[in-house]
Amino acid sequence: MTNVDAILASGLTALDAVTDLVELEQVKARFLGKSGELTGLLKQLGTLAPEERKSTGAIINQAKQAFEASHNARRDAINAQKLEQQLAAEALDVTLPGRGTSAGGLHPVTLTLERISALFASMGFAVADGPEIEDDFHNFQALNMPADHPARAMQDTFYVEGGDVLRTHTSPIQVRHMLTHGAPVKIIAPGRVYRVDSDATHSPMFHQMEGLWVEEGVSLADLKGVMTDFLRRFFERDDLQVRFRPSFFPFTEPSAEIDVLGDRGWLEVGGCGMVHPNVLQNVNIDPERYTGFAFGIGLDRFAMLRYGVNDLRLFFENDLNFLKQFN
Ligand code: 2U9
Repeated sequence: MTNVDAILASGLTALDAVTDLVELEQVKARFLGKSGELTGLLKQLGTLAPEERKSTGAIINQAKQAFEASHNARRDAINAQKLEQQLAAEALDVTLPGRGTSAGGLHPVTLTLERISALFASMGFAVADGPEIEDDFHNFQALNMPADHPARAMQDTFYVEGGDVLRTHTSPIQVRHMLTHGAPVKIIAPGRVYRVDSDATHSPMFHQMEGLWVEEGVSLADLKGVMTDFLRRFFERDDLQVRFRPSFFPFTEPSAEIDVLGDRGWLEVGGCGMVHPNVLQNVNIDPERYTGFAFGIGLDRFAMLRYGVNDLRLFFENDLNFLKQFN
């Protein structure tokens, strides 16, 4: 029994050397486990004389308690150290400023539409709207485009099941407006339109804005005045040269393409004309009493000109690095 002190001393030394909980439990098993060194001494008590058994048992139990106290202290120390390391690793400086969120902005085509709408609003035009899926009557027939018109071909127009189409221009908005409101009409009709076409300057979905002014006495002079005024204000050049070049559309007569003189010569920016009497008749407006003009421009094209964008597809890719330049 004299080696109790030695066993305890080596146990305490072993506990001191321990660095993690697994090792700690291994050391405990070596001394207090089933075949541990102190457990071994307790088992031998039975071989001693009764009077010796009691005092020796007390000595061994003291050693056991001393070992357990040291074991618990070591365990607490290891846990405290672990917690400290974890806290240091997960440290969070709540006083740091936030990263911030950048505000979104309007799409360049929307900005262009808003600018153009404001210019036409100042000339008394209201904004009209309509469905993107149209029937044959509103998209073609009413607009003096007969059943054999080339624009109706599958290679130009997207057809929907049942014979409806994705509108190929915003003209049906104005057809609907005249049918429900009658004359006089003074509206612009912006929106998405769809055509079977796709390259650097054509997208299968693009944005148009058409305008329509039908009232007694509206003339070609009004058309030229409104469009010239609009273009000079849009391009911010009071002396901008505007040219009306004779052309053909089924829904206007006479018809013209509109060109502006830029740094690289004449540039086509839209089309226009006096509303064809057949079209007025189709929407129950008396062409003997009312005359009107209509025009159409490509909004994407105007946005490209205003912002110096050379590829139409950039407007539809939704690349944030491109879009955030317009914030
Ligand atoms: C009604 C009657 C007539 C709308 C018009 C044009 C001329 C025109 C093009 C411009 C660029 C289409 O996007 S674009 O390629 N449009 O040239 N549009 S007259 O005429 C109408 C509209 C509605 C009831």
